[in-house]
Amino acid sequence: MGNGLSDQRSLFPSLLPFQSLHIVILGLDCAGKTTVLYRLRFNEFVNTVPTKGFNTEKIKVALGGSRTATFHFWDVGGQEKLRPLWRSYTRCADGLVFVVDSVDAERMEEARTELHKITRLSENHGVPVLVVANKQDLRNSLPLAEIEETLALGELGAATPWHLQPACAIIGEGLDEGLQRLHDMIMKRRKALRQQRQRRKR
Ligand code: G3D
Ligand code: MG
Repeated sequence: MGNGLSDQRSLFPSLLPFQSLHIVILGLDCAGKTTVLYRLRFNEFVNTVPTKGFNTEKIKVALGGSRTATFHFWDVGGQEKLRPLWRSYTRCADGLVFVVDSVDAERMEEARTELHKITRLSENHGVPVLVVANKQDLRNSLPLAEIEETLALGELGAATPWHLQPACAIIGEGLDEGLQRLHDMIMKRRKALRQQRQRRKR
């Protein structure tokens, strides 16, 4: 038996526009996921410890002008043994935030594998992805073009809208901008799904 709201969301994702958006923050351990979450929540740097389960916060995000949207974030542990759990959080997700450590060249391919694995799941088909190239404050961070290529973002497929955002979670740079792009992609997808349903009814 499913949770009533989740069931409604999967059947009628465009009928609940005023609900908060269900966003799952994923990525390898140490990429900076929890730092992103707490930067957004408290507007300051919070020292983190490795996430064993998950952290969750509902946060109102400024979208520019007077517009705001409430995002319900789920920050899930990124250690290898915890990754099989990601799927249970992404079911019914409106959007994904995939955080990568821009300095961790050695594990960029591992990040690619995990990103493609999760976006290929049938239930995540078409779910927009904000890829956060985090730790841009560090001198040896990889250039954005190299991150895009190594993560093979071009191969995510036409169905998966994505945006690559350089960021520094410690000071919060790039996060609002990235979330605005994610919000735009989610709204665009909802509109397309709504139009598809209307066409089917005719
Ligand atoms: P995770 O939740 O993805 O596992 P955390 O990652 O948020 O716990 O962060 C892992 C480490 O990266 C933390 O350092 C954190 O301070 C650091 N970090 C996160 N974002 C940035 C950033 O933008 N720039 C820099 N330089 N470091 C960042 P520690 O030392 O606690 O392991
Ligand atoms: Mg964490």
